Amino acid sequence: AYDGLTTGSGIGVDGNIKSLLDTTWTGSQYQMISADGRQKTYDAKNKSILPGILAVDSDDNWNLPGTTSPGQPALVDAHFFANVTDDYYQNIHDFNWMSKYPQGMVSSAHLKRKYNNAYWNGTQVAYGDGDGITFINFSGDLDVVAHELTHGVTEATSNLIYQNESGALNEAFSDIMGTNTEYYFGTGNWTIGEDITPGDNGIRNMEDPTEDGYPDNYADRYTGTPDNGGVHINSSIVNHWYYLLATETGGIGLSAADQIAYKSFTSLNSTADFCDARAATIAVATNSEESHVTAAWDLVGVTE
Ligand code: ASN
Ligand code: ZN
Repeated sequence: AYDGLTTGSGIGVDGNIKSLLDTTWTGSQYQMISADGRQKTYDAKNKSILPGILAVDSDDNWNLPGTTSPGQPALVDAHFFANVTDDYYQNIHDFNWMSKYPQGMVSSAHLKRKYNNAYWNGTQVAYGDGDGITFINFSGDLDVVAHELTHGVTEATSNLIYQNESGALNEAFSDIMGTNTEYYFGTGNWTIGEDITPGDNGIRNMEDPTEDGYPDNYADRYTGTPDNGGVHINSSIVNHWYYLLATETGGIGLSAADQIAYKSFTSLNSTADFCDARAATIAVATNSEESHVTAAWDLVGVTE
């Protein structure tokens, strides 16, 4: 009989069991739609057409790792981590994804074949499987999932234009909120993608961006044309600002920094530059926080 609410479990990309997988029973099988309808997860079956087919399972134990896709772990993590990200935004920032995207958080795993990327397409998120060497399934890291979903939050709020400094702010906000979501869940760290890069400790490091060849100061910013004017490069300057604000000795701590980042970045204009971001973060800071916010910007070379 239809019970409307089930609690499944599944094996994630890291091989560990995730319980409390939020699925529903159709009357004949279980499907990856959460009981409240806020998450819907699809299998793109190694094709480029989105969303693909809704993920289903006969017994709600999503335990088929498989050495090649389609396998269930990438679906389990796309669904589970979207649910965590939704909780983070609702509980910490009172941001209701459904009010902006009535279709819910739609995710697809197994996009294309050995695809080394993930993205937000304006409607949903989609994850490649990685080539198995540089990357494994992109949904296997909460900071990646929250990064991609945050592109949806940005589009629905500031709508920061995806090039040059406004694009770098857009990218930085995705890394910042991706990291905040990981800390919210209890697995936080300052690297991005550490769980899906087998031979590396992630693709970016907010604590020390230079580890991956990225700038940690405005003086070293990239001014070329590729990557939409370096959106994934200059984002590291802002990432490092956030790291300093949240962690510096005597600093304000992660939760206070999180509030400042969310309130300021979601209210920026779509053409904002780093200077505008500096001003916006100061504007939302309390009196006691303000000196820490400005000090962190000064340290990354973004001055008045
Ligand atoms: N994974 C990349 C990102 O979210 C895709 C892109 O270049 N936009 O930043
Ligand atoms: Zn991004």
